[in-house]
Amino acid sequence: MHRIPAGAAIATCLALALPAAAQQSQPNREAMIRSALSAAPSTMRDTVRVTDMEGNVLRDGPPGFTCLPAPQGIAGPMCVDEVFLGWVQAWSKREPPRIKRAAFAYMLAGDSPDGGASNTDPFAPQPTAGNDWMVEGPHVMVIVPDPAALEGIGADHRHGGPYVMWQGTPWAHVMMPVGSRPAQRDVAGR
Ligand SMILES: [Cu+2]
Repeated sequence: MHRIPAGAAIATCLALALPAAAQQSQPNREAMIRSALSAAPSTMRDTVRVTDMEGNVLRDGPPGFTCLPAPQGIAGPMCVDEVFLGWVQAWSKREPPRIKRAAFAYMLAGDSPDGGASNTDPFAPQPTAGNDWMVEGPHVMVIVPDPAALEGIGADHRHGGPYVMWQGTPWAHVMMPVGSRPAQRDVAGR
C-alpha cells in the first residue's frame, strides 16, 4: 500500500484470504474510506492513502502508510506502513514474512464488532472455545525482523499492556492497546 502496483499486488493477496468485495458503488466507496480512516491517527488522517482490498486507490496519498477498510468477519480497519503491508501480504498467503526493519500499524478504531482474531492461531476464521478469540479495542501493532526479539513480552492479553499475538509463529507481532476493549463475540456452543 504504497506504490499503486505494489498495492494492487497486496490487495490481490488480501483478496485470497478475504471475501471479495463487490464492485463498489459511490456510497460504498465513501463508506470504505470512512472505515479505513477510522483506524488512522489524526496526524495522518487528512493525507494518508486509502485503498480497497483489491488495491484500488480510493484516495491517493504520499508514500508510506496505507489505510484499508475493515474486512468482513476478521480484524478491523487498519493503517500499515510499507513493510507491515508486506507482512499482511505474507500472512494472507500463509507464507512466513520477510521483515527488513521494525514496522508499524495503527488500528485506532479497534477490531470490528464482527471481527477480531484468535490470539494463538494466525489462520483461525472465527471464535472457538479453544482459540482465545479476542475483539481488541484501539491499538497499535509492531513487527520486527526477528520474532525472537519479542520473547519475554508474553502472550497474555488480559493485563492491559503490550502483548504478543500469534507468539511462537513467524507472524508473531506486538499488540499495544491504547483504548478500552469492547464486548467480545460469542463462541458457538459455549
Ligand atoms: Cu491489530
